[in-house]
Amino acid sequence: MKDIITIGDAMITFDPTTNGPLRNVHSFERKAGGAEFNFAIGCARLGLDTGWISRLGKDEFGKFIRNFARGEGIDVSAVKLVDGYPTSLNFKEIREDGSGSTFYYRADSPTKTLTEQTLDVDAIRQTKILHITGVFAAIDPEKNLRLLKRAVTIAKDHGALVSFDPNIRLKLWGREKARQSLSQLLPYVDIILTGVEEAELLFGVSQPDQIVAACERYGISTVAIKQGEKGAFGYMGGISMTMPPRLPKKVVDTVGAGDGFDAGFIYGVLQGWSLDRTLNFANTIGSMVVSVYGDNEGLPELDEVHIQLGEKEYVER
Ligand code: KDG
Repeated sequence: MKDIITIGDAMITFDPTTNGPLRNVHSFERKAGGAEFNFAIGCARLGLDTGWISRLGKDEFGKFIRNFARGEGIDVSAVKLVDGYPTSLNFKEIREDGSGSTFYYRADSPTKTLTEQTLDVDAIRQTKILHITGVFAAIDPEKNLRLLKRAVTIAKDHGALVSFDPNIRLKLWGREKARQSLSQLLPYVDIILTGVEEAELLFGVSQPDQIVAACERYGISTVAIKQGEKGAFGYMGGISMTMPPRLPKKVVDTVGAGDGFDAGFIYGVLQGWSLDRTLNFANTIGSMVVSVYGDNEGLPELDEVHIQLGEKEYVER
């Protein structure tokens, strides 16, 4: 039985070596990224038994990403390399404040070959939590909605919880399409990990208590609202609270912080931690991610989070 499994695309991510508009950037570092992929790395680094379902191109980049995931300890038995679909690419632009923009080359993502018929269902039958996000849904909305509905149905039939991050990427689809598609997944969701704007788009409300009420109407019992430098709001077991942020020493690249938060929150849920401990842990991981360049390079191992929280001593030499 796995702790967590997720489904999604990954891309070769080209990180700029200088900040500012991409038209002025002359060199990039070849890395890898993708919301669900980052999340899986975050979970694996925390020591969770993690699986990832995906399709990558049968090319050098696909092999690199699969090897990377395998090296992180992620179970990649449901990650297949396919002919005819080059591995997706993403060029990143980073501004002086660490915020970023993405330029995708993923219209023909290899995950187009992953269908509800070819879905690796055995993997989903043996997990405590299935984590899904709106990025994968957006890549091929009709097909992937059918696939995700099948995945969440199997997961729930086998007693798993479903966690969901709307991760709405407006470069991939429009607001109305995103709302109308992702709303169809909400009745299956147990844990939602969302930003305020995404919640507003999905539920038409923006105050935490209104978002919780809207979630409860769908049967969603656990809610985390990521608020960046304002911290995070959480609702779990009938308790709600706002956890102040753990401010990073510096912010160099904010991409991937939400995936890190998600991994930390799910870790807390799996440990049976209280809401405040879970939120603080998740916030801490988010703040660690933004102080390192790259979509997943800053995701910490478990000991590193404990050191950051002052729960463990750091021995320098
Ligand atoms: O959440 C971070 C991801 O969004 C990033 O690694 C890549 O933009 C990306 C995507 O769509 O997955």
